[in-house]
Amino acid sequence: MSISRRRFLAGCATSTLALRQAQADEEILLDARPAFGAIAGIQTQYWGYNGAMPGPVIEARAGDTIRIRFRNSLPETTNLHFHGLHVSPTGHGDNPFLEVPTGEELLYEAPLPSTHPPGTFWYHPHVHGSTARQVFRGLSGPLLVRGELDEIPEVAQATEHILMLKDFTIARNGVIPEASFGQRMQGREGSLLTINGALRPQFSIARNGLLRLRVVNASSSRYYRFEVEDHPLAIIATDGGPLPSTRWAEDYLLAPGQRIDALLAGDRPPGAYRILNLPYNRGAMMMGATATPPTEVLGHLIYSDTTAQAIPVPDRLVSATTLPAPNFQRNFVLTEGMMGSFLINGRSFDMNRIDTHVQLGTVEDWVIENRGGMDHPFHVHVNPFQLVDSAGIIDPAWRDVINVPRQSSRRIRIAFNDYPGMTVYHCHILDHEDMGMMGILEMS
Ligand SMILES: [Cu+2]
Repeated sequence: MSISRRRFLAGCATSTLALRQAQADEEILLDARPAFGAIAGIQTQYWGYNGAMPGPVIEARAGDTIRIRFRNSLPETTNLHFHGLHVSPTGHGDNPFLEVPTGEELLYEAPLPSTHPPGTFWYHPHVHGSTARQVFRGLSGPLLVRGELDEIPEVAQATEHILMLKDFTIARNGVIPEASFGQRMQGREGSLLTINGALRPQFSIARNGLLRLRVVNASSSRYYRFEVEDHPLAIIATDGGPLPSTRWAEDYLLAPGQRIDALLAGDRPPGAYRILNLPYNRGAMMMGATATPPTEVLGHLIYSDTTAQAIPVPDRLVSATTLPAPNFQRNFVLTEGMMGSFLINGRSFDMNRIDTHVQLGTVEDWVIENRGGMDHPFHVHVNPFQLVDSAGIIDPAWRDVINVPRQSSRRIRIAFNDYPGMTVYHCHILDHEDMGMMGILEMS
């Protein structure tokens, strides 16, 4: 494995918890442990990888093996999930059924195929019943796969930042409190919105400069409608997949687990611009009534005194690939029962039941219908997918999480390639996953 140490990716001058680059060439040590330090500028007892929130940046290239000596120094069982990677779900790979008890170590090994797409991925715990709490307390870190997209000259010249969007609730004594039953039903959200653990950090841009923002929604349940004031986003990748051509957007809705990779040009009048979370109503009930949250400020983009030579935003990116017509169609119905039951096809998650069996090497269409009162972001491990619209047109954007708005449905097309074994699909509102909205997928 090659873990590059060439870039320091800390976003923010004001951040006291900078992202730290993993510096191992062979084996990365990742210690999940309680820590004490500044989150959102408040001295907080949180959980972090190697004590950091976010955890260290892991960088790899297609063909590398990600090898992590993982230690659990938490007071409870945990494990690791490599969100979005196309790797084996078996053995000590991206296996969500592994459990690492307190005080124990496990060597995770995830060989990336030589064809693995470049992209922004992330790692976080995935123990059924504890995932929301563990992520909410701070456990997550970025994982970058570099490749063709990074070698496009304009993209390579851009100044890169990773923005891990993560909300927190911090009590007066510095403790992150446990969510109530009602909060878990809605999906717990914190009132402190941080980027890389910092409250309203500043990002600097030269006049005419070009930034590359890798934005990760690392929150347990919160949605973000991400915008930088007066600066359209030139989106070059969705989740872990590069787009064939740049898509321009004023703002972008990121459900939990989703990512975008966007270029941003410093071509506006110099000054300070707000990085915003715009209102989006995901159907969660706040104070007894469905509420649309207000616009919130996540940080600032500040023009520096320097002027850079303008770098154009590229239009063409990578060659487009779309999946062929499916061999099979399958339907998934998401419902919310009384008393905190979150169901897929009427069933709550059972560790001892295979819900879906697919044949390796085939392509399927999955129609996911949400009959609930809340949006549910649907995530499938191991294999990315593409969205098919109601007219049957396939979108070349690759995704691993799709938001299914309440009372609507989405069709995804997915190829089950390379890796036999068992894995899961689930709602990425992690409280809903913990409360049963997850199924086991067997590929053979
Ligand atoms: Cu959900």
